Amino acid sequence: MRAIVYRSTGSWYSVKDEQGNSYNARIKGVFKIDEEITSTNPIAVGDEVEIESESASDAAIITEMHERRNYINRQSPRSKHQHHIVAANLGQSMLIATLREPRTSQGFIDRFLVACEAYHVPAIVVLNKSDVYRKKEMQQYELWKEMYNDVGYKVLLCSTKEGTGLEEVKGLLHDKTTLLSGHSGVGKSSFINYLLPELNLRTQDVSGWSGKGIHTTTFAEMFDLPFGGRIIDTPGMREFGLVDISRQELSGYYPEMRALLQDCQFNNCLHLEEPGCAVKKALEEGRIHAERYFSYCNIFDSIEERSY
Ligand SMILES: Nc1nc2c(ncn2[C@@H]2O[C@H](COP(=O)(O)OP(=O)(O)OP(=O)(O)O)[C@@H](O)[C@H]2O)c(=O)[nH]1
Ligand SMILES: [Mg+2]
Ligand SMILES: [Zn+2]
Repeated sequence: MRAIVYRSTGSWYSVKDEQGNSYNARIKGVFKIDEEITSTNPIAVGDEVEIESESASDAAIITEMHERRNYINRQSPRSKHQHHIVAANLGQSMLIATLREPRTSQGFIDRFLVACEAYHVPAIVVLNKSDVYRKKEMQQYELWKEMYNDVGYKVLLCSTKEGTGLEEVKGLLHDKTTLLSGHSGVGKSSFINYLLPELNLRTQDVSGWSGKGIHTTTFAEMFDLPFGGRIIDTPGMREFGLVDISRQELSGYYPEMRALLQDCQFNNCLHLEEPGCAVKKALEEGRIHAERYFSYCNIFDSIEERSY
């Protein structure tokens, strides 16, 4: 029987079959998922599996996993040699960012976008907590909106506290499976509580953003949306460690650079100091945003070349 994983807490998985029945499932013995043995979790939220239910109870056994259409992967915060599958079979990925309490950096946003490009998941950026933005933050929002729109990403502004801008965000969720990501304390669970008030998910206490970055949500969980579609809440992340992306391929994950790659003089151009570089030319002519190019250089520097 086919089922989808809604929650994983280590050795137990909450799964739901096509009739909407929920089960508590375990993996049977050892089964081979794929060659990637470095993943810390064999099965992730969103995975489609085969289950066998055990008689007259909600217990079940996962016997097989279906091939993933896509997934989002990130470096384990504990070890750079291990990675963690955040979620699989996604329709889109939504980054909840904030310009205050806490401040999300452009570097973090761009890493997230690079990962989404690498895994073929469409990405959206939502800036929450607009109620605490001053003139400075509103200007930053306008700049980012223009910059990211230019390269093909939507940027929306909202406040789950005041209820502004939320209908537009909600309008993007219909009939899709959406992954919510972002730093701890940006309001991911608060947004899901707006969509599904009866869930009453735990959010950070009333004192609000404490600056301590305590994770209120501790594991990923998927919920059905009443208007069609699903949404996945995740624990906040401090950094977005990129997995399996080499320096050479990085520019392919910047849509504005990807469009120019075939125009560089050298086909292995890294767009740094090479002559005849179409990316540098576009940068000088203002067709590529300087902030995006700087973030490219920063991410480039942070990628360690593996020795084979
Ligand atoms: N001022 C303001 N505060 C907000 C807004 N949205 C959420 N908050 C507050 O921000 C704090 C964190 O919200 P959560 O929804 O728990 O954040 P989260 O992203 O789920 O955090 P983790 O589960 O730790 O990853 C709570 O105190 C919320 O009340 C908003 O739009 N404006
Ligand atoms: Mg949360
Ligand atoms: Zn180049």
